[in-house]
Amino acid sequence: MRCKKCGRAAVINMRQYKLALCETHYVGWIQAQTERYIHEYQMFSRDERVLVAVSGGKDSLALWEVLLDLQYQVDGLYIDLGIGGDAGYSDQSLGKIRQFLAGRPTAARLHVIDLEEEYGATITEAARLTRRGKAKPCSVCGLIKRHVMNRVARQGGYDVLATGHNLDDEAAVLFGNTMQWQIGYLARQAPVLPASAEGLARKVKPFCRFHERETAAYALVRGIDYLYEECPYAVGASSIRYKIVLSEMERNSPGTKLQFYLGFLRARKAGAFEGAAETRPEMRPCRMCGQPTTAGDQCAFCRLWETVDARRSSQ
Ligand code: Q46
Ligand code: ZN
Ligand code: ZN
Repeated sequence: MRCKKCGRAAVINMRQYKLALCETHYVGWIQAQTERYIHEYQMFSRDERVLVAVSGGKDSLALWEVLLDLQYQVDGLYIDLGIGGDAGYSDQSLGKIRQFLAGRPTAARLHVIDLEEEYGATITEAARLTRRGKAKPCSVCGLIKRHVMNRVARQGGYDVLATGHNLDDEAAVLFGNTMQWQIGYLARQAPVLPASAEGLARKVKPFCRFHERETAAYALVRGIDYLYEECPYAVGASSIRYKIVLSEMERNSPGTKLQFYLGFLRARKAGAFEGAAETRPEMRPCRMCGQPTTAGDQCAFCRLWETVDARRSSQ
């Protein structure tokens, strides 16, 4: 297979675009497409400060690198959930991020929030004590990550929070929400989520139109050494089953995932889900942390840690 632009050996063939590219042209293509999506969905400008949530996986590290190369003002945030104990999943994730930074001349700043150090418990412990995650701490994890990302963005004066979600992630979420006709969730799925309240950052997904194999190929070409393993709690998640089904469809008919996702975005833009997003009660600052919340005067995050402390002292 030859590069369509220069005729050298291709490193990737994107069947859905009928486009094969060599190393150099592939890196240029990823950068140009990222820039295009940032503009098309009005994600952010070069005057704004971006905080990218990094996990040590290929998508978030590749995103960080592409945004740095495109000269955006971007720093990283890693939330150490304490999964797997010493030298376990979380430690390995942080190791990959530090290694990524060490090999790059650009002076990017990394914020590290260690959950156990700052709040007194790992994610597993917090889920066990609050009995919110019998087998998996994922719902507690989602709540904590959202809060911490907002907190760091707010305190650090960032305008935008970026995550490395790719097309496979977005199509799987869309598939799940469609299977269950979760209209409210469908109404809120988008490449850009505006800030839900004053002082909160808007959330963006600049890689939402890249297939997972495309971000993996980018990481490989650029020598980004990332953590291959998924979080151990992701095993058996329905999103993984949806990804398998969608990838099978993509194999038989290249372009399926993109069509599914872009068709949805068009329908959404045309107002197909208008009125479906539940009207949220007014946001007020939490009396403990100050972060805007719809849950009265104490946010769900502060309530969670209060329960953790209470259960622990009664044990
Ligand atoms: S929610 Fe669950 Fe993920 Fe948190 S505990 Fe792991 S699998 S990391 S996206
Ligand atoms: Zn080429
Ligand atoms: Zn709070």
